[in-house]
Amino acid sequence: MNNKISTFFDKGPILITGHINPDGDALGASFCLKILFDKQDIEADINFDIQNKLPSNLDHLPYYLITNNMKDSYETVFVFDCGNPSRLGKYEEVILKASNIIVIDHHIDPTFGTVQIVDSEAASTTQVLYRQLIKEGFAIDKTMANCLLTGLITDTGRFQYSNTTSEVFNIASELLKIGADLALISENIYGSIEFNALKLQSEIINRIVLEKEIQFTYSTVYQEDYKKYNIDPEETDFLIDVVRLVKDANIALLLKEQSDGSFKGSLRSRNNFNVQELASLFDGGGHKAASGFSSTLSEKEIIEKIKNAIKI
Ligand SMILES: [Mn+2]
Repeated sequence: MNNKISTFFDKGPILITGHINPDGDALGASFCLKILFDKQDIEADINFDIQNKLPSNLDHLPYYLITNNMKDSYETVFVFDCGNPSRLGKYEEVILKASNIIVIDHHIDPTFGTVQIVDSEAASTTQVLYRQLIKEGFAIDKTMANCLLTGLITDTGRFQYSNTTSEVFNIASELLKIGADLALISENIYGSIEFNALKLQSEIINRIVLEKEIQFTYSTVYQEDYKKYNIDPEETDFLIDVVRLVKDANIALLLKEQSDGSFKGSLRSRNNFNVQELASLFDGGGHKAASGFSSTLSEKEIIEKIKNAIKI
């Protein structure tokens, strides 16, 4: 298998994408490749299944590059940060029809792709992409460096999770040399929160439950919260980081009620507990320390199911 991305540069039309409701890592990697293509005068569309809006705390990324007019089919698709085609959302069909599907990722065993450039030990997809760009001799400019650094920062919890290896710091260091703006990115992602989002946070903190004997903590965001605080759901992703602060808990869950009454769950762990196994109870996925899922079960049923699984 030819694992060079440049092999596919002349096999257009090309689409660049990532998982549904892309995070800093999926967006950072995708925009980085898009900028590389633009610099080389290679035409490529970039888009994602975005159910609400893209989060404002990542708007230092070049959102304006997103393609408005998607084609009906693509010869080549680059897919970032997506271990399973079901996570492609509404573009799943058009993507799986492509002759060349290049999956660049750090999830465990992606289940698709005609070419896989994957390292499940890597902290972020942008780390995998960085290595690939260097390997193939591409120059990384300041804008690309900012995109790559965004994925590194978000997927390592600003260089704090256990996936933060010395290589992560080496790459971050190289990106800073190129001109990546760590302070600007960090301030946008973590250092500033909408006033209303901060008020909502107090509500979520009030609701936190701690099940001390199984070291499990959880809270919930309801649809009425979004109305009460006049806030978009995508502006509340940071709330899981508040729930996971509870010292006596190894496992943290934040449930977010969706407009159709179903729930999305974010799971985080410390001390090596594998929350991916909990997410898989609901056909979700992710990583050992951070995973997610969707479920049509009730809030109570979801929590019971997770509690029972932890007890085993
Ligand atoms: Mn990632």
